[in-house]
Amino acid sequence: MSDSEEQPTLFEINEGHLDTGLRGIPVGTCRTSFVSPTKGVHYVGYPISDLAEMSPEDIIFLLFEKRLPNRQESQDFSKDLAARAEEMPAGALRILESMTPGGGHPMDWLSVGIQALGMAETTGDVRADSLNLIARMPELMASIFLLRGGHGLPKSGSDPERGLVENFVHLLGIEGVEAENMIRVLRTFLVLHMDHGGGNLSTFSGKCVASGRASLFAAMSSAMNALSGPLHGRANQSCLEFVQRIGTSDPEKIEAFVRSELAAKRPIYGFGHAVLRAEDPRAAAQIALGGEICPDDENYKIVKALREVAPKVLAENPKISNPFANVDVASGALLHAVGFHKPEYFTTFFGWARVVGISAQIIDERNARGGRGVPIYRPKYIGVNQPVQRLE
Ligand code: NMX
Ligand code: MLT
Repeated sequence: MSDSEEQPTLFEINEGHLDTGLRGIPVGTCRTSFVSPTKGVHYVGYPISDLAEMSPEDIIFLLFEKRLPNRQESQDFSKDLAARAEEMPAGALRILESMTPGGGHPMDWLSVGIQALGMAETTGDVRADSLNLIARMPELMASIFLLRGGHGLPKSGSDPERGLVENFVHLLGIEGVEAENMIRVLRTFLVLHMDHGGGNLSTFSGKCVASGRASLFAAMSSAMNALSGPLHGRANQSCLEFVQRIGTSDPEKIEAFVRSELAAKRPIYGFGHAVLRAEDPRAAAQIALGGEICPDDENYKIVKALREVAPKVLAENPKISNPFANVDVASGALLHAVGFHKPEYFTTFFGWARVVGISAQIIDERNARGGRGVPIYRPKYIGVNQPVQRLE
């Protein structure tokens, strides 16, 4: 299945395709998901909006097994993840602890944390390593949040049987109504961000590194570094900062702000996409959730107004292929509304989710060609002094 069902799957490569970031060029097959430019991502054929309210554990099963679990399989899978989480290698967290107090972006910590988990324990079996990493992400995430905040390693003992998101919130020491809203938003956030076809930058980078038979942890750490760029995953941080700078839901003031950002050659975060040509259904799902969780939140109200105003302004520039809202437009407002007040942490949630899709795709690539795996990635670059006569 191609990344985009509405673009030709195979075509002649010509000079116009060079230096375009491989835009639209088919390079492989993807079994976990495909992205329709107008209808958005589908996980194993299911439109993302049909899955948004399901449990993250069931969606992990879906992406790994290419079918939804029945009730027994769902319980068994959750138990397996819980057992793997119980065996968290403590050495990995000590590496992070030794970095405190420390600088760097939380995404640097996530990348280092994943690499450290691999240093503490790698089985070499990509499926086992993937499931171990997925199972241990809640404790890794909570440790990053607490260590960077100067609180040391989590004080509440890990309780993985609660569920992935529930254990993360518990490890942060948050209980009661505050925890309920956080859990609701994070569960949906994880499901929506787990996978987005084969060619998004973080997934592609992870698969590239894995194709050289690097460990799952090394590949994932690289993928997280790819995700950390502001044009990719870090747009969720930038988008909330942007919304906070706007500071008003008055459409006229928002329009003036968007125009001034464009005039200053700054991106309008939360809008545009390399493949999508309509509003991202992941944005619509989060805006709908915000209507239930935080309809009167100031950031949320600005996001809703921005969603209407920005596409009209962006559409004036014919160079911009997609003026509509993308996945990052509302996620920051929702995370903020449920208690995550530091935007620099938002991309770590994207990374946590994306670990699932990238792992599943790496496993699929290792199983390809009758178990021989996809060969080492090696695209061709044309030397600047080399005549472009025939592209291989
Ligand atoms: N704000 C300002 N300029 C834009 C935007 C935008 N939202 N979207 C596209 N453009 C510009 C783009 O920079 C490019 O300029 P140039 O020719 O000078 O390089 C031109 O319009 C054509 O770009 P497109 O072909 O429409 O988009 P492309 O595939 O190159 O880039 C993004 C896609 C997502 C990088 C781009 O739309 C963008 O920078 N958006 C803002 C950042 C953002 O929200 N990123 C998150 C994307 C989703 N994710 O999580 O990864
Ligand atoms: C993603 O979810 O990875 C983004 O929408 C970017 C992409 O698909 O290129």
